[in-house]
Amino acid sequence: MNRTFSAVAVFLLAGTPTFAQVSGNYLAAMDTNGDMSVDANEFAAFTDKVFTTLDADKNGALSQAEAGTTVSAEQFTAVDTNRNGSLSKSEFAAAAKADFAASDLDKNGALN
Ligand SMILES: [Ca+2]
Ligand SMILES: [Ca+2]
Ligand SMILES: [Ca+2]
Repeated sequence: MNRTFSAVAVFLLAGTPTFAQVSGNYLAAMDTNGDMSVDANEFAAFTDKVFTTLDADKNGALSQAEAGTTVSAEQFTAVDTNRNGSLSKSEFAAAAKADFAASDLDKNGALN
């Protein structure tokens, strides 16, 4: 698990009461078809939902405040690849996609 993955994992878990309920079991929350594995499409759909949920002012970008107090400045900076102080949906999605690839240790295209 690299640093970026832990940043996004915090995003996934910190966002809403719904996500808090699944604490520690976010793979199950992402597994929408219930086959006990999370493919790239399920992962992308979930991260998209998380982004939309966290974007409180609906301006299409996450400020550090919106990202949550549990995300460190270092983690935020790691995802903010253009260093403009906010996370665009594409930055968020790119980080999530990289995390998916990094976490898919057996390279079978699914997390389980
Ligand atoms: Ca699945
Ligand atoms: Ca925003
Ligand atoms: Ca940015």
